[in-house]
Parts: sequence; C-alpha cells; structure tokens
Amino acid sequence: MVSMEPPSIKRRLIEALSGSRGVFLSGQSLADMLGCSRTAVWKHIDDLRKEGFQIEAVRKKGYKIIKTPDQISENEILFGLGTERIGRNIVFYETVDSTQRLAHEMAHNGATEGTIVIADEQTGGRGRMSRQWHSPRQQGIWMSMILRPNLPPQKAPQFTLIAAVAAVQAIEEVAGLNPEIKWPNDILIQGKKMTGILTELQADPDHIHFLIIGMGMNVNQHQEDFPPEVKDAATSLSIEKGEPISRVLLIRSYLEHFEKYYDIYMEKGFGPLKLLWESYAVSIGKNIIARTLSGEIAGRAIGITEDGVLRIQDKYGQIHEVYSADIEIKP
Ligand code: BTX
Repeated sequence: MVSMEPPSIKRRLIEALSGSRGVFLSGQSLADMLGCSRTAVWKHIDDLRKEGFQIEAVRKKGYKIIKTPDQISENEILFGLGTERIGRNIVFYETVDSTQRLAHEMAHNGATEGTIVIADEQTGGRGRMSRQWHSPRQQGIWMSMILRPNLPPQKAPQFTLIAAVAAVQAIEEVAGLNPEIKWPNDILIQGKKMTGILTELQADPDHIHFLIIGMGMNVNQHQEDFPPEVKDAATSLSIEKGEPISRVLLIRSYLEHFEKYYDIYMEKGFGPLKLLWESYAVSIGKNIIARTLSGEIAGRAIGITEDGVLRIQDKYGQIHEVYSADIEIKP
C-alpha cells in the first residue's frame, strides 16, 4: 500500500534529475537541494544505477539521467499521476496468480473506489470464460481496477467500452500508435490483439456492489515471447513501434484518461462516449460473425446501443442485439 511518509532522499533525487530536462546537475547543487553531503548524493546515484537507471556523470558538470528503468512500483506510478481517485491506492506485486482474483478479494474486504492491483507477472492470468491470458514478467501491464459506481448491473458492459477508449488514448499518447477496438473487449493493432479487457462484477439485481476492470496490455514482448497458440494473432506495442515503450507512462496515461471518461459517464451517461468509442471501433460497418454461447449470428455490425450492446443486421434485414460474443471480422 502507499504510505503518506515524506519522500525519501532517493525519490527527491530522482525528481530533481528528472526535472532537469537533460541538463547536468552538479553534486553540490544536488547536495544543497536534498540537504545531504555530496558523498551521500554519490551513494544514492550508485544505488539508482544498480536499480537500472542510466546516469551520466561528468567531472565538473555533475549528473544527468539518460534513461530510467521501466520498473513498476507504487511510487513510480504515483509520481506525476494526474488523477484524483483512480489509481490513488496502488497495490503492486512482482508475481501473482491473477490481479483479477486479488482485486475481487480486496473489494470484498472494502478496498476503496479507484484502487488498482498490478503485477509484473501473472501465473494464472485469465480472460473471458476462463481462458488464459499470457502475462510474462515485466513485458506488459497486468492490472485490475476496483470501482463502486452507484448503478444497476445492466450498465457494467459499458465499462469495458470506457476502459477500451482510455487504453487506446493512452497508447496514442505514449506510443504514438493508432490502435482499433474490436467489440467488446479487444484492442488491435494491424489486426492483431494487443490488449484485452475483462469486466467482472458483484451485484444485486438492481445495484452494483463493485466492478473489477482487468486490463492486460502487451507492451514489450518480442514475437517469440508469445506462446505458439497466440503467436500469430497477438502483438505488442514494442513490436509495432520498433522500440521499447514505458509501462509506467502507459499506466499513468490510462488511469488519467479513464478517470476523465468515468466522470463524464457518471455525469452525462454513455451518450457522449458512444461516439468516441465508435470512432475507434474496427468492427462497425463490417460483415462479421458473432459467436455467442447460444450460437452464431452472421451479418453487418451496424453500431452499438446506448447500453453498449452490439447491433447486427442479418441478410434478411433482421436486427439482433448481442451482449457478449467473440467477433470474427470477414474480409
Ligand atoms: P479474451 O477471452 O477476450 O481473450 C483470451 C484469449 O486471448 C486467449 O484464449 C488467447 O487465445 C488469447 N491470448 C492469451 N494471452 C494473450 C496475450 N497476452 N496477448 C494476446 N492474446 C492473448 C481478454 O480475454 C481479457 C484479458 C484480461 C487480462 C487481464 S490482465 C489483468 C487482469 N488479471 C487477470 O487475470 N485478467 C485480467
């Protein structure tokens, strides 16, 4: 959990070096800023290097951060996070079976709205209908968010769509790539799956107790890191971009976009977000096959309803409303 202690010398050193925007800071000026000796500054610099920071040291000039490690921690995420509620309480693990399972447990035990559970690695990451979600160590974002909206359970599917829009915008902002959303819960780049969202809930017939929004985002995998069964259909941001992408920046951006759209949604409903969602949707207007638990529907995806339900028009002109399905887009 995040403590409210004053920032450590190390944290303030990182802030000072990050804030210097590529200009060298002398050992003496850092020592003055931090209220410690130059030897102490040098020792902390040495520690940071061991943690994976690349820091250039030049005699008579001082120190400059060249590269920060892409390490996730509560502090790394909180540092510079521009949200009020979402992600203000962070629980980080190096390895867990599933952040989704843990988030359920924590929500049962009263965790506050906006709490996120995040892990470097999941050994039992899961997708919809108990499918597996491959979550290798430090290569992606494996995260679950706890929400307590005062809404009926029928509204839950809309949260998958809001999360998808927030994830797409985080990717655009941080990686400069342009992903597309495949209804209901996949984010694709060049037709390959790069992010999956899993919304689960605990509710009475008329009231949500809590929602858990899981997001698995492939960030720094190479193609050979994917298991054979998903290799051809999956991709990561670094594969598409050709360089590693910062998970911490993506997490912050996702949380910020999510909070913004969550607030709009609670104030004005899904209407304003529906248009935005449709602008990113790849399946709308295409011929598709929707595979549901009760069978297949083939036709043209003509849009989503105000509730986030997919509308498909079959070849006889009849319109079907689909709540959850796997979609195959026909060429
Ligand atoms: P889904 O049911 O739509 O997709 C699951 C399917 O995606 C799998 O059956 C497999 O074919 C394929 N797949 C598995 N791993 C990957 C991967 N890394 N990249 C691309 N394709 C893959 C999607 O479910 C929702 C996934 C949510 C995962 C998050 S991670 C944090 C949270 N904790 C947890 O256990 N699940 C969620």
